[in-house]
Amino acid sequence: MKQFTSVHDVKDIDKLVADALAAKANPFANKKLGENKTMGIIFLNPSLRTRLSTQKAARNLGMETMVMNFGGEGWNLETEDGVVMNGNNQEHIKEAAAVIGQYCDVIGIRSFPSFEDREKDYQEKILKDFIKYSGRPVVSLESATRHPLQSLADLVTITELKKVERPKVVLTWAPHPRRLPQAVSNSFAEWMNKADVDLVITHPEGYDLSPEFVGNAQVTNNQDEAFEGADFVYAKNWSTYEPYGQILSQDPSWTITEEKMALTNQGKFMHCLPVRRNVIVSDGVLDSDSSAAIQQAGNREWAAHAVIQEILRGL
Ligand code: SN0
Repeated sequence: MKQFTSVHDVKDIDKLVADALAAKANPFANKKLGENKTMGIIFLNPSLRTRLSTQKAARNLGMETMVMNFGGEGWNLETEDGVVMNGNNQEHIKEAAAVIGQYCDVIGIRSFPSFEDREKDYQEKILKDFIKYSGRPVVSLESATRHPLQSLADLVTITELKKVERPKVVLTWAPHPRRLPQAVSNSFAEWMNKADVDLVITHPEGYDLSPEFVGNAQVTNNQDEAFEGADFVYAKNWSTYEPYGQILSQDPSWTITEEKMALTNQGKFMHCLPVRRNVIVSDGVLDSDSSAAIQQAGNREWAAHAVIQEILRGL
């Protein structure tokens, strides 16, 4: 694997899930693989799970890690081509990526959408420029449109917890006070389209995701109907795709409660975290045995492990 930016970079997702579960059972089996190799872990936005799980995974594989936050610590990055750099941005992404590539064998990068221009966000310019100018394999640590390490951890968690061969998986919108990216939801839908599950997406009117991510999922604006018989309920807020980046609803009737979970087939609640308690999900659900959120977060380490391992094998 030369890069990990979406499910489309993965030849065999079942094998990647199996690799993640094997790493979980035996974390240090491949400690020699990354010896004398360095992973640069670069953040243009905040992070808890991604930062720690990626470092942990790289170290389990014997790598050195260097973490850098650009917000506040790095120079302000210029990402436009051909600009006269006489403003506040001190360093161009062309040099920044190329220099990081001098020090690192593998690079992870997080860059959220700017929400200024949908075309630009969906073109993934920052991620693509890092691939182009660093000359190194690049792992997405959440880009403008996707969060593939999260989605892989989600699939690992579903694999561990499923009670039927082909579970019903519901991706549900839930309210939130801020304008959030579509990345986690897009990516989850994209991975579930490739997995052996029945995917239903439910959201209020006006919150349709881009069709390229919805794929073959069934879509409904009736959350209660979607929850019937669900084995997994994956909650996430996202802002609108069309028109881009709007908050159309904060309807509290979409919050995931114990009453809603009672409609499911003793379903498991899932969320990528961080989660706004009693906005996205009630305390009762999040603190119950039906919540898989902490297990998902734990599986981030094994998802990162499987991906970095595959990249190291291709070096
Ligand atoms: C990010 C998102 O893409 O939705 C990261 C999720 C892994 N989440 C947030 O930015 C939440 C921030 C908030 O205000 O709750």
